Amino acid sequence: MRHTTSTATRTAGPLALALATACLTAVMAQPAQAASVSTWDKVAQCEAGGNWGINTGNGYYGGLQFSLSTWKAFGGAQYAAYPHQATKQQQILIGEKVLAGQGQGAWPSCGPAAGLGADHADPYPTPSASPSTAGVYRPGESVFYVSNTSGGLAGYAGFGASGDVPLTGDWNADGKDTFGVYRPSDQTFYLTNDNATVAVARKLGNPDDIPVVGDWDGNGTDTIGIYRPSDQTYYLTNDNATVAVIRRMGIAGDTPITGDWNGDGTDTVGVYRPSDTTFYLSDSNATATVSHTVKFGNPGDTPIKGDWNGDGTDKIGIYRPATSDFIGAAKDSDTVIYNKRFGNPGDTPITGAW
Ligand SMILES: [Ca+2]
Ligand SMILES: [Ca+2]
Ligand SMILES: [Ca+2]
Repeated sequence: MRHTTSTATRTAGPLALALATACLTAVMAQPAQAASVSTWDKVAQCEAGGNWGINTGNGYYGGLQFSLSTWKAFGGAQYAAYPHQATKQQQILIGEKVLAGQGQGAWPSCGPAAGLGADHADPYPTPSASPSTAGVYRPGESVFYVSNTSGGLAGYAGFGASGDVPLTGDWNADGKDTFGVYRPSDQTFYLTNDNATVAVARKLGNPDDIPVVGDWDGNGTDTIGIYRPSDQTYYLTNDNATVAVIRRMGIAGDTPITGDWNGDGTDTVGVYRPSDTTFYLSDSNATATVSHTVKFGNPGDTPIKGDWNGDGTDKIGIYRPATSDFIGAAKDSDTVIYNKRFGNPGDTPITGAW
């Protein structure tokens, strides 16, 4: 693996920004009265010695020492006749309602002692993965165009230069994908966190390598790597500098494709084989296993991936250049669950959660 450790100082070409017309960041409403599981654990430790199944016969039950009348008044009967018969999560869910209705004083001593009134965290937040949508990079303009979940234009930004390969990823772990490019002429990645300013400029790979990006170590940050067609090998970094993973995958003629195929938060390697229009995907970057095999698409299609339904798992798909169609499949299936036409002939497809 040949790569330099010097930081490139040139910029990524024209950086004039025509910024997104819509900010799609979803803001979760914060409950006025709520507390984390760890805070509820402190209450239970104080009230019941941490025993969620306790019934001493004193008229108070379970980890949060509800009376039966309180348990019923706040809906606990949907879970169990008595509090101590319900699960810890069910007791906490009723505890949330009591906290919202009566405040931390419902546990006169242990509530304040645990900081119950000052926590405000949602103990069981709903997973909030954002679905991926289609986008394109228009090489002649060096402009990214991205779509919303309805398939309409969500925004656009100029970045990169002629001949660049477009990339998208969450380079700073803020939950939003932003743009980047790989410049084959100098084998350098230029990444931006605001779709305008170069935040990372890093040389990696040789001419003819194919750039890949992903969260190879599951820490929330996408980093760079390359796939070398000549030896069918991935070379991946976790810090945009040092190659941490060297992994052979595929055969000559395959196209690299990477994603979180099992929803565990770590992106792993795969290939798309045009000769049999089949994806071969691994859930590991360490061992040479094929975990998922899906036949999808037609000759001439370009493989893509995305979390089309926002459930936290990447699925395969294809981009059909002749018609500018993005067609995404369900997990481990050829059932189409995403189908949008976006961009123009000649565009390069990208996908992401903007
Ligand atoms: Ca980001
Ligand atoms: Ca990472
Ligand atoms: Ca994974």
